[in-house]
Order: sequence, then C-alpha cells, then structure tokens
Amino acid sequence: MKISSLFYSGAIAAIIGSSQIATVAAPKVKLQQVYENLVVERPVLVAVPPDGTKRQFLVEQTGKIKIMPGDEKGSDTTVFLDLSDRKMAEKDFEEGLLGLAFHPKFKENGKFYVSYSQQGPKRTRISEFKALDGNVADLSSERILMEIQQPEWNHNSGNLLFNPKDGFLYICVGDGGFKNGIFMLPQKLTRWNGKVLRIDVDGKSPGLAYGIPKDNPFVDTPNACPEIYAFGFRNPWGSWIDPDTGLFWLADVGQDLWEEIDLVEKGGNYGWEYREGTHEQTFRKSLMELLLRKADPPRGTEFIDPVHEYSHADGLSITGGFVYRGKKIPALQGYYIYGDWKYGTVWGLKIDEKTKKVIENVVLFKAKDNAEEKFNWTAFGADKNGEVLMMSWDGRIFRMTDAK
Ligand SMILES: [Ca+2]
Repeated sequence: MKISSLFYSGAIAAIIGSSQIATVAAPKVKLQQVYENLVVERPVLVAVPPDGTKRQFLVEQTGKIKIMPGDEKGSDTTVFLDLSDRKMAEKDFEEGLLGLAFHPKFKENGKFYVSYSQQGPKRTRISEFKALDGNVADLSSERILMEIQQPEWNHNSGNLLFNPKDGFLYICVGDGGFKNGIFMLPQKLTRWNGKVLRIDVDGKSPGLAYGIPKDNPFVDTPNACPEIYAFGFRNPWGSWIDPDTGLFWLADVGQDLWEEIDLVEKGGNYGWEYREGTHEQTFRKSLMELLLRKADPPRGTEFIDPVHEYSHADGLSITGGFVYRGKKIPALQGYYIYGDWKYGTVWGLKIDEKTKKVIENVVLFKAKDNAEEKFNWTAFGADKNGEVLMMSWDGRIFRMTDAK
C-alpha cells in the first residue's frame, strides 16, 4: 500500500488583494492520502449529515452516494443512493451527480436533496429523496423539485446547501455553458442560469413543488424568477455557508483570465458575463459589438466585486472550500481553504469578517513543478470532526494535517 505524504513549506510571501505584498508565515500543513482501500470514482463532495451519527457521505460524479467506512483503512462502503443508470452525461466531463444537501431535520424526516444532469433536453434536476433506514435511500421516494435548462454540457454548477440561519435550500446554477457567456443568461432575471436560487423545500407555492421565501429579493419584480437570490455567476464550484458567521462563500470558476471568491449577499449582482473577477470581460464586449448588440451593462448596474481573485498565472479553475475551525491544525484556524483544479495549488484565505477585506492569502500546498503526480481538487470538505478532507478527481482522498 502506497502512503503518499506531501509537504509544502515554501510559503512566506502572501499576496493581499492583487497588488500589496505582505510577509506572513503560512500554517505548515502536509497532505496525507487516506481511504486508500476504497474504490472511488470521481469524488466531488463529502458531506456529514446533521444527525449526530458522524457518518461521511461521499458523492461520486458518476452517480453514486456512498457512506464511507468509519475506519480510514477500511474498504467497505455502503451505497446509499445509486443514480448511475440515469444517463447523466452527454460529454463525460462536467455533467453528472453534482450536489447533495441534507435536510436540517434529516434525523427526523430522512430527507435529502441532490442535483444531477439529465439529457433530452439537457437539464439539471433538483430532487428530494428519503432515506429508508438512514443507510439506504428509497429510490421510489424521488420528488422532483425543479428542472433547470442547461443549453450546454459545461458550467452546470449544481452545488446545493441549506442555510442554517433560515432553513432554506440554496441552489447554485451555472451560466448555461459554452463560452463568453454567449447565452447571456446570468444577467437575465427571467432565467435560472447563472444564479443562486433560494427555495423552501417544506412549503408549496401555487403551481410549484416548493415554496418561495417571502423575502426573496425579486418576488415583486415583474417577470423575474422569484427563486433568484443572487445573480451574475458563471460556474459556482464549492459553495459553503459558514454556520458561525452566516457568510456565504462561493467560488466562481473563471473563463480566460480570473478565478474568484465571492461573498454572496441577497439580491447581489456578481458581474458575469460583463465582468470576470474585478475586470471587464472584453471577449464578450467584442462579440456584442460584432453582433451590433449593446455591449455595455444597463446604466446604473452595480456589480459586487469578489473578495479575492487570482489570475491564470496561478491556476485555471477554482474549487471552493470552507473556513477551518477544526482542532488538529491550530495555525489554520479561521482560514478559508480553497484550491485550483488544474494546477493543484491549495491556499488559505483569511478575511476580516466585518469589513470583508482580505488579511492574508497564503499557499498551503503546491505541487512540485513538472511533477508527474497531479492533483485535481474537486472538493475541500470538513470531515466528521471538522478536519480537512480533500478530494482529487482521479479518486484519491487526502487529509490535511499539521506539519509543525
Ligand atoms: Ca464575478
């Protein structure tokens, strides 16, 4: 059995914003491969249900949700849900089973929510299921809440999360795909694409399988989809609401130049497809001019800038994580952990939670240059004890540990 232990300690310079340089010592961490005896196919998420059982559920993009063994050396998983026969992918890359969230009262009602791709027509389905006995889902219990059109195979997003403060389900939806925001959906309030949606899974508004929260920001806007909570996103990947601070962290995958981290606020416009990070998206502008269409945003449009961005010199596709509040790595306390799917770099971001300004951004792990071993991070999740589990798309799972 191969034990892979990786260590990175070279981070001294931290970039604050995109211009100032400060010198701070990064928390020293190492990565240790764990659960090596598990057969894992394209892991995209690890989730711990709010039922006190401390079980860890692993979501595979290819359609299964598995309960991981309690022992890291174990090889037995329980298949909790199997949707692998649902013909999810046209192009085997970004489509599939992409989201899982447990109902806040999962312990009592056994309900949980998934998002997965469907074809003919291409769409993302948001469904509710019930667990039979906690360990197996009842396939026949499926209740389809929404089906969201997806013009293309890419940028589906599909992150699902419950906000512990309001109990509503938040659904992240990508921009419809292809390139340059060419479908121009994220800025249209008449469409679900490029949005964060918010629904009440316990309610039912007329004609809908769910309720519309009364204080959703666009319920009184004529023709707007009342589910919309925030808009202007490209492809959110790795969204998380901090139960301690209520901050809603969303990593939005960029196109050609900038990857970004947003703090989502009700009604906010996060810029895509006019902006990529804090920058004007000139590809779209040129395209619109070529088509003799209006290139500039409507007068008075206000965009909310990301709390942090990095350029494609440092990575190509952001994967969001969570703020570490575990016990085993004291120096990592309060850092938001995130990384890059293509380059494999992992960072820790610290912000002032009041001003929402970046205090530090430090490299926690960097793959060696020209290394044969690649790390394609798809998820950074808190395990049953709040410690960091990292998923690589090739099926490997790593634990972040203290290297001090
Ligand atoms: Ca943005």
